[in-house]
Amino acid sequence: MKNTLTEKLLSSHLLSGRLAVGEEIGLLMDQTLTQDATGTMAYLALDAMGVSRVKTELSVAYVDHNTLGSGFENADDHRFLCSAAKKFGLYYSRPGNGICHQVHLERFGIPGKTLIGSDSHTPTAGALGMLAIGAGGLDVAAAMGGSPYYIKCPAVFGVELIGSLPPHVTAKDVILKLLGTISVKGGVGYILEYYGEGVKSLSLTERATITNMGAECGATSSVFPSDEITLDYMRRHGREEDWTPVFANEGAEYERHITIDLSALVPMAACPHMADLCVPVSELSEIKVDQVCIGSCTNSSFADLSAAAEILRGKTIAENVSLTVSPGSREVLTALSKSGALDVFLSAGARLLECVCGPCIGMGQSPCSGGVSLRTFNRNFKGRSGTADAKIYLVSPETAAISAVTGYITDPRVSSVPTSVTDPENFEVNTNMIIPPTDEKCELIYGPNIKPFPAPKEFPDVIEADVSIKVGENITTDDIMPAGAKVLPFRSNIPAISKFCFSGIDSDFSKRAESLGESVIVGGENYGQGSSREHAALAPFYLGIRAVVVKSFARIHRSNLINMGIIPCTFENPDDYDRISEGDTLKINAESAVMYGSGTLANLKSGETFRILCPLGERERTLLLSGGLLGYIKSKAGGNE
Ligand code: MIC
Ligand code: SF4
Repeated sequence: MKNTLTEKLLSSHLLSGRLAVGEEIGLLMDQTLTQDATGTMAYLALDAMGVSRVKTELSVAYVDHNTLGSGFENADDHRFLCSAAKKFGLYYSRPGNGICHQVHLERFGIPGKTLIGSDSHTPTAGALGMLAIGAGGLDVAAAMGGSPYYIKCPAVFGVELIGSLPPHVTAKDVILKLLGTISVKGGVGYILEYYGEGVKSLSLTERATITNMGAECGATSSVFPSDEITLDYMRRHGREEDWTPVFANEGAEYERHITIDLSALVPMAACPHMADLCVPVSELSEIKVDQVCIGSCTNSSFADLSAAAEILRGKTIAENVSLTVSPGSREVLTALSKSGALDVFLSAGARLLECVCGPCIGMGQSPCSGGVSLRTFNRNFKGRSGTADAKIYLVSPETAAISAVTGYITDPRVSSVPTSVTDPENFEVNTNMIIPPTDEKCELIYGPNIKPFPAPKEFPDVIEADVSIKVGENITTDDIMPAGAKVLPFRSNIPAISKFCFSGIDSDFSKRAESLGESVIVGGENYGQGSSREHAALAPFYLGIRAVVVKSFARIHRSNLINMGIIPCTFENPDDYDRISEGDTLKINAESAVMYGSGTLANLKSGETFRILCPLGERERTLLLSGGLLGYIKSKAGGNE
């Protein structure tokens, strides 16, 4: 990684370890963010850690996910988060003010700084030249308390951009092309660092679309240099004094490398049900569309929505289509209202939603049965929309808009309308929906649905337990812990949300696991890909899961398991996966696996014994032996008394 921008960002924040790929490093986190669906548990953990005031330069609690109020639960969470922001000294971005990643770009991100957020799309801020990483709420809480954030030192994947985008081909098509090329596992262990003359042709929000979906590649983060385009964006948002240039040095060395010629790209779509199943939009022209959704943290900037509006101007959406538009922030919505684009959406027949995640996380707008929905979002996992048999395609705002008019998936290049829109010279900045930190004393305000963070369990030397579920490849955190309007209100109530664990795959799982007392999960490659939600570790923990044995793990989920004291093991020989079935009783020598990085797993049903691996850094080992991060912090605090 010599001379890369990544190396500069890492070394200027390095608190422990060496910058050697794969070694554990501790990084100073300048900023943190949480959103409401992960935030309540993060602040409950912060409270349980005994922290009274955040120690970061800046921390923000956003409310953007659970905004439907079909019961008291979400509103209680918002009140709790507002009280937590006051108690711990954070900014509080009120419900409807905007999606955390969009607002963070506009108001808080600073080139050259670090950011950790309890949302997997936190790397969006990498567009500003920040080192921005998604993590579980416990890790974010620890960072707010002043602890370093520990990760395996990533390698750097250089993505050279050359040329410039042809008309109607967008940043979304760049990242879909990359996803189609390197897959949802291609970025694991890497930071994607963009460079080359093509970078200069991309606006800040185009860069943000690209860094946002680096998460779908499995990357630890994505980063662009901070240049005059970054300065221009920050100036238009009234923050030019926060700008600083950051860039790679001459002769930067990348562990892996790819070149993308922007001029050669075409509009792309990710087909159901994975973000890397990418094909040119032109190959899908026979497909009739039921719903089109424009928005999400990937594509909800003023430029994105204005380009869609240009295509819709003077037209009416097709009879068979329901079109929703959710602007990324109030700043974007105000600018759309001033430019007249809002009128265009309304006269075309669009349904205007709040400035929140909305349909992206299944909070309303589930498509009709078996429906085709075109979305400018970043995830199309089966069932995530709230309709189990819906088919979700991920596309650019321009493809979405033209398809809403024709009623079929349509290549936007058929449109002769010019869509390049310049941002307003000065966005109207109104921060009245962001409550700044104060010295006012405040206690946490609970509601009946807000239950304490589950107590840690002791480390088991030997695990003898049944396999409560065996799952396949690329299992997502949405598979483990579904989201959507019915489940999300229980994010602050682990006993209640645990009932939905794996419910899309096996509706009996939670009852079975609970009745077993203790059990083990077996899975395939890239287990736990997708979101940062630590509920995908908390719920299994609550249901008695002591170990997860898979072919390989996604980064954030593996850390979340360790933070909860669940032992993450991989098969030394991936074929041994086939020698275990659901219901088999396994005996795992947990102590040796954790102490020495490898151990044995005996299948007591078949009588066979296999080797399993559990490679851990020193700190991770200590965490597991202490029963997880909370157990560790509590034992340290006890030791100091
Ligand atoms: C998502 O896009 O899946 C979410 C909802 O934003 C998650 C966080 C969560 O589950 O609360 C993420 O991406 O980390
Ligand atoms: Fe919200 Fe969707 Fe972005 Fe997650 S991916 S933060 S749910 S808009």
